Amino acid sequence: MITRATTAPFAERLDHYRARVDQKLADVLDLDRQVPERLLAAMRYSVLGGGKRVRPLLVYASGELAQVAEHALDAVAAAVELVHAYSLVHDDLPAMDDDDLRRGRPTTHKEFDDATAILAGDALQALAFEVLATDRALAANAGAQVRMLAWLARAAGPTGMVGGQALDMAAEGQRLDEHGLERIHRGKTGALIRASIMMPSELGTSSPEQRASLDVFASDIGLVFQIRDDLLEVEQDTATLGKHAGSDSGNDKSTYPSTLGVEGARQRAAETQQRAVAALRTLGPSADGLLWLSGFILNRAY
Ligand code: GRG
Repeated sequence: MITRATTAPFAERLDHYRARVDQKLADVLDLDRQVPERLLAAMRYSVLGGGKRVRPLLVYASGELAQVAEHALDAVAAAVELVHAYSLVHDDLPAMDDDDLRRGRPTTHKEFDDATAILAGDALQALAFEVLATDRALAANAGAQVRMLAWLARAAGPTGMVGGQALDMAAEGQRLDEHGLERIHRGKTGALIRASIMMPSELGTSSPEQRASLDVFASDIGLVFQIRDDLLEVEQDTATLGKHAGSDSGNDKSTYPSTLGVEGARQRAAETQQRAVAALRTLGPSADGLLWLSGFILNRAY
């Protein structure tokens, strides 16, 4: 049984929130006898036992800001992580980035096979929407539930993650300017991070002005996440990242460091984070969890 978070600094609540979302993910993947064995094994392999859980943590931190009860956030946190896990499985496939290492282990298609990995990704995405649409803790607020489903669908779909991925693939071998990079990553990486932060606000009572400020933060911090990700690819080793360092240059992709230089990319990440934080500070002390996470996203080492 996981108990309520305290009012301690957010860093002290990380393990608590990670445990909550991990429990929820284990629960929603407890589908023995309902799902073919190999498919379920691949789904579990892709989701459980790895990953920083940044998107679920953003959900809980944004829920603190909106003063939403934790139990109403578990399905939201699980849903965004399920969509994220699906995207990683498909991103690693031979037809995409063709990677064999993820979260320190063989990628799903290496551990199983390509067809099973495709099906596992498809199933995880559908399961995310099922979890969000059917969670009993959300039943009392059906309007918010539908708006959150819309956030998640937009983030995952053609104007979000998949659209960004399509732009990324089309740009392979081209030298992109910063505007081109930003267009890709606001979709590919940023949209799901933005949705993770905005969905809990649908459950709270914030004003349109507060939501607009939160959205500035949510959009910009997604970009910071990607700039840092690109920097880690050149700064960090494979063992620390749990995935192959330097794979972007191997795939002939433009990145923030290749476009702006390493120092330029660091500077852009810091400036963008500061802009995000300025918007967040207008929302008062209950935004401290999101503030802490924005620092983690800027400075993370893996
Ligand atoms: C094939 C239909 C079809 C769709 C593909 C794969 C895909 C859609 C989109 C790609 C989205 C993607 C993989 C974006 C990269 C985002 C990113 C920086 C991921 C790494 O996230 P972390 O560091 O990973 O949070 P962990 O492992 O910690 O969860």
